[in-house]
Amino acid sequence: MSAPFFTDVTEPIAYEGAGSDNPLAFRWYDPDRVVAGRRMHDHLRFSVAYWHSFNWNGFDVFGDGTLDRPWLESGADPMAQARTKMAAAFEFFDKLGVGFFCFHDRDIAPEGASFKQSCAFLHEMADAAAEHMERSGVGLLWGTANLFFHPRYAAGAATNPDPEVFAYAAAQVRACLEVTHRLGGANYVLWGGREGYETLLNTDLQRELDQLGRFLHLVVEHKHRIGFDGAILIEPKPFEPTKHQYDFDVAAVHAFLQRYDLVDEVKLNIEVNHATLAGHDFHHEVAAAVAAGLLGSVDANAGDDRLGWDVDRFPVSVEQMSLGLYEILRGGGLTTGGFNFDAKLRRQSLHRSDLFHAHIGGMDTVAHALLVAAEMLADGVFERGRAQRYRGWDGELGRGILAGDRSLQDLHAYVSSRDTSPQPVSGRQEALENLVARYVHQVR
Ligand code: XUL
Ligand code: CO
Repeated sequence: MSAPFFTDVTEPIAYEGAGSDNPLAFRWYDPDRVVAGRRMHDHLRFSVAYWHSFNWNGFDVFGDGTLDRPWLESGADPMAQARTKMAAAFEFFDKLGVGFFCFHDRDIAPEGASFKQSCAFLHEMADAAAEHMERSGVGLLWGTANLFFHPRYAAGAATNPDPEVFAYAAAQVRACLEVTHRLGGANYVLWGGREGYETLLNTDLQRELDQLGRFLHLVVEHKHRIGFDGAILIEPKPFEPTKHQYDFDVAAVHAFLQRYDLVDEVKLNIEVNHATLAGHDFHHEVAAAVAAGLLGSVDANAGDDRLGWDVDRFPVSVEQMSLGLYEILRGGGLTTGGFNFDAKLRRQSLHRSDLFHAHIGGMDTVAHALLVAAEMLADGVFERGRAQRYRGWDGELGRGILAGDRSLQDLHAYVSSRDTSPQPVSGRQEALENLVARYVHQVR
């Protein structure tokens, strides 16, 4: 079967405004609308994830594929299949009007019979991608190497007990980083697929961390050698597939980068569902990354409050997203990063057109959230209260403490001589949450 694959969608998806009842239109995502001095398109830099949307047929641990994905039909020559899959993907990107996509090397090209053949396949498919990108204007937000699917990576890639596996992973990353560079990728992502452990009884944790640090240095050195000016991003995740992943959350990765002297070279790709798995709100992870100067990009999806695994739903909560966008805007916005829909359809969403509904909903949720966040920031509703709350730190006492001019003894003398009695002040949390709700409902 060949393109067109999405015959139910004949026109590109257009912005029709919040009042539209056309299910195949954007109600909030208006790419050229200027928000806080920047086009919506440039704030959000939406991206489709090749793996979930084009390389997955709906299989899960309990059952076979369910989704109508003719480009994945088995029996075909793997390279012919890869080309057909790419045609389907770009037809979708064009019709959706999305600016970017993201891939793993093994999503766009099959693994060959040897490493050499895998590289040849990858380069051939990168040529095909370059043609599609040229024709459509769709850019590459990031590339990444799949270092977790093949059995050779069962005990990890960089953190494998066998240096032969480390070398294989390094070779695979070299090839994928160069392809990402050739395709003008804005970032290169490393998600530690199986960089973690199942049991300490067979694991040398210290050694594995040193291996991971070395691996990252090799990637950074190579990035400079080839002149790739995109960002290298680590994607934190606390567990799944391994019981304990080393890149647990933003704080853990920050400490790791400091320990291995990589803070100036690597930033973070924050995934919403990974944040919630780590027991954090997405906006906490964003704020922690901003505070450390590490905000890179976002994998936009949603978890499920009652399911403790990576369910990768398309985002639907404007309120949750608004809190994340608010922290992103406070941090100055995304630069090389974007919003990649690392999100899966539900297994019963069989039709090809469900892929459109999922992305339209996700893009509208994030766009609506951007408007909410930008208005809350412009109105200063939280910033004024925050400045007021911390104002003491701008006074003589606060400045003296932070400058290191006051010892414990000094502070003891200060409190006892003045007989101070600081009084608690309301944090007004409920009032502030009501304000968020108001913006969510009033923004236009
Ligand atoms: C896995 C995950 C990956 C990375 C890329 O949970 O999020 O898809 O985004 O390897
Ligand atoms: Co992800």
